Amino acid sequence: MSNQHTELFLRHQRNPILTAADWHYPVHSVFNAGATLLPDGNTLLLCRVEDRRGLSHLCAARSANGVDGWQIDPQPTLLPDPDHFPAELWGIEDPRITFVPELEKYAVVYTAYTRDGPGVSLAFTEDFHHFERYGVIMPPEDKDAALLPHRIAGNWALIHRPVSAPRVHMWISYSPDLRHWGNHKLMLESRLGAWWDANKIGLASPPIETPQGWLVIYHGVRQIASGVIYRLGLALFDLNAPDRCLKRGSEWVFGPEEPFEVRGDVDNVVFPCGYTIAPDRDTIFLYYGAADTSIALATGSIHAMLKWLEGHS
Ligand code: BMA
Repeated sequence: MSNQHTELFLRHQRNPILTAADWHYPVHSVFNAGATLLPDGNTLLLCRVEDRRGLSHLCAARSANGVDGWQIDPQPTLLPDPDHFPAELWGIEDPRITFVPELEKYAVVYTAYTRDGPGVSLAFTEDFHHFERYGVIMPPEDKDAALLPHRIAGNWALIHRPVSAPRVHMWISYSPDLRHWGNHKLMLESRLGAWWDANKIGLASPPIETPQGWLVIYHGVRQIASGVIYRLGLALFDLNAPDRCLKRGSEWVFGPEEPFEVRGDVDNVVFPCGYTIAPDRDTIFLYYGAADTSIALATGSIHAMLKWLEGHS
């Protein structure tokens, strides 16, 4: 028997592809970026930027190839606005972007750092210059959320991760109007005991819609004596009933290994919030925060992930 496991993701040799040193104004760290392909073919990353007070805002970076030549907004793109949205008191974090064809807009679902912990906030934009805020749509503590790109049986669907100690799971909720949410369903439970995804999991990037189902990359948080390890796993959900799990991988598929993933503000973290899909409709560019310090890129194949789930579920 060989000691080899399948590598589903290939790290880019230029990693980390974005760091605080690339910014035009003083920042402490850049990580956990949402991602999308713009109509002009450029890749847009909406990066979480932590300033030197410890508070985060979002800043857009655009690139023709999604790897280098980033045009970074000279000023913050979306700042917390605690005067009008008190929930944004201690910053805004970890955006997940979904293009919504029905609205012809991008939904940006992000964490608002409220006085009572993280809550889920929603904003819409057409151009990543102007944003229409909806405010908090899931009260604290809740985070790791993304909107599905279209309605399911007439309702919008939001994946999110409420905190209900001691174990936390992924939930999905539905809304007729993007403002009132209900029909809450448990989507994926954290495992128990020694598992890599025991006790605490959360959505990583927004789900990938495939003919076989919603392919979900999620993170699992392993508590160890020296801290935590954030790793990634795969699961597949029914297209028409996305709370129905069809397959769940047993092993993690990506974890911190490189020095910039192992050491940083928070050691041992890989944390994707977005991806783009190449013109071949199979290659994904997965953008991940590394150790809460920089942004890195790994490529993978949707087909290979689905095939792996067949054998490892
Ligand atoms: C999570 C989030 C992420 C962060 C990760 C590791 O709970 O706060 O923003 O990258 O922890 O610190």
